[in-house]
Amino acid sequence: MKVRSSVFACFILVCEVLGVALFLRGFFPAPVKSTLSSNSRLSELLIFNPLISPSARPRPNASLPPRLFGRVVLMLVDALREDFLFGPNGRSFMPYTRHLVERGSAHSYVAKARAPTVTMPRIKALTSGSIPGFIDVVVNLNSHALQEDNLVSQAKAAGKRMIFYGDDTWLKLFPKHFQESDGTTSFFVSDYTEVDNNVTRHLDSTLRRDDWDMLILHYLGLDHIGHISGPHSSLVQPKLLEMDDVFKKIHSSLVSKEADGSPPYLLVLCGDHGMSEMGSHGGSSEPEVNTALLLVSPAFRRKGGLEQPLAVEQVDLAPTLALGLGLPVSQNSVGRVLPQILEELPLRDQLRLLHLNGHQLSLLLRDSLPHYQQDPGWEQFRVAEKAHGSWVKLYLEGNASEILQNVGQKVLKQYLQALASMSAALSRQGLPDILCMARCKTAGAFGFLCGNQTMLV
Ligand SMILES: *[C@@H]1O[C@H](CO)[C@@H](O)[C@H](O)[C@H]1NC(C)=O
Ligand SMILES: *[C@@H]1O[C@H](CO)[C@@H](O)[C@H](O)[C@H]1NC(C)=O
Ligand SMILES: *[C@@H]1O[C@H](CO)[C@@H](O)[C@H](O)[C@H]1NC(C)=O
Ligand SMILES: CC(=O)N[C@H]1CO[C@H](CO)[C@@H](O)[C@@H]1O
Ligand SMILES: [Zn+2]
Repeated sequence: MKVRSSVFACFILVCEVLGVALFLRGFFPAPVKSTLSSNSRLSELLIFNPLISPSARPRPNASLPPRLFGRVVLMLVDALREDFLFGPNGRSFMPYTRHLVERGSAHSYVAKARAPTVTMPRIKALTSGSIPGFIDVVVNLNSHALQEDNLVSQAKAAGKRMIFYGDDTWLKLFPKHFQESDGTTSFFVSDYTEVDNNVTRHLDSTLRRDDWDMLILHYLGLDHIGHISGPHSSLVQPKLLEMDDVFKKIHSSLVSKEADGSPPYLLVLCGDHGMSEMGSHGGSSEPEVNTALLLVSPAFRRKGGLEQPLAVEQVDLAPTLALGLGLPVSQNSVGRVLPQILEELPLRDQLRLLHLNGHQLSLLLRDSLPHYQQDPGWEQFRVAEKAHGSWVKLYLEGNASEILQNVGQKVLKQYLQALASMSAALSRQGLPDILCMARCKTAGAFGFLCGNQTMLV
């Protein structure tokens, strides 16, 4: 009897050790990381001439692609679920914003966030384009400065003057990056008024000034309302109307300041994650991962009429902003540039920018997949790069414009396919959703995510 019970105890112990080991392995997934030691340098990445052999690079900066945008305003509304803007209630929730969408003067997307749908990892995904490990949930409430290559640091290194108002997570992730800031705390979930007023109170004076290049706002009120009373609460509409007013104010100000000759503005509205039917978030259900993303700029072609918003990945915003601002794409970014923002550029610049994104993805692929050469995206990119080289040759020879156009369009398609494959391969490498859901559950058992009050942000 004694022997049997001690055998049983051993068995239980072994099970437990195995279980903990499995949990830890899941908890610290192999991150997708580039081995490039330092952050991407502009001079290293903005170098492309397919006619020149790799050994002869880098080239003189004569061929830097132009930056697409001048001033950028990023308005992040925490928990801005996709249907709050694009759904049937969008017209009454955010009338001005929805009008812009329907008028075709914006590019609209449903941006898919990945689990864990919690603020801090989402900010990382938005700014670095990378897929953070699940461990980030645990440190969500205790964020450290972001070491990884990211858009905000790149912008600072490039001398952009940045201002931030909103969730103080940003100030922890990017200390000393902003020339001016006011952090709000998400500690009091019951407060959904002051937390937003503290952001909006700076707006009028900031919009009047000309001494900044990038303004980032992070509104927390909507998320808090979700936690208090869910997405169907009567508090949601007034809050979204308030956000709509802020958006209108910013847009009108940018339009009125638009001057001939200076690069056009870019206004981005996005969410960090969605909100479940219960008003919580953290997992990978549709309403939690589907966020609204809107890009507005005079640089875009006006489309007629309402189109369905395109489904994209949240990580696509980081390379899009980087290339749009003339900054290097963050080296661990698994996203791909949203091609709609390039449409109005000359074909040559479009190809150049797509190449930059592809180059960055291919380096990341090489560093994170053991058999990267067998990945279809890798091969597609090589093929596209070669075709790009032939195209540049035709271009320089002054070939007939129709042939040039046709060949160029083909190269463009090849690049887009290559970017899609490489991005997909890298994302698979990160965190499969099912695994992540399992982890969320496990973590719940360990008390990190239990209840809806522990996951405030
Ligand atoms: C809003 O600002 C006031 C005054 O600066 C500050 O005391 C308060 O804590 C802020 N509220 C939040 C939610 O950050
Ligand atoms: C939050 O959790 C409590 C129980 O812990 C539950 O009663 C409440 O309905 C939950 N609220 C939401 C919005 O999920
Ligand atoms: C343009 O390129 C095509 C394809 O390479 C070639 O057949 C044609 O002769 C070229 N035309 C001119 C005018 O260079
Ligand atoms: C050809 C050219 O414009 N070269 C410039 C590249 O950028 C460096 C500094 O960023 C300049 O010193 C070079 O003159
Ligand atoms: Zn929240």
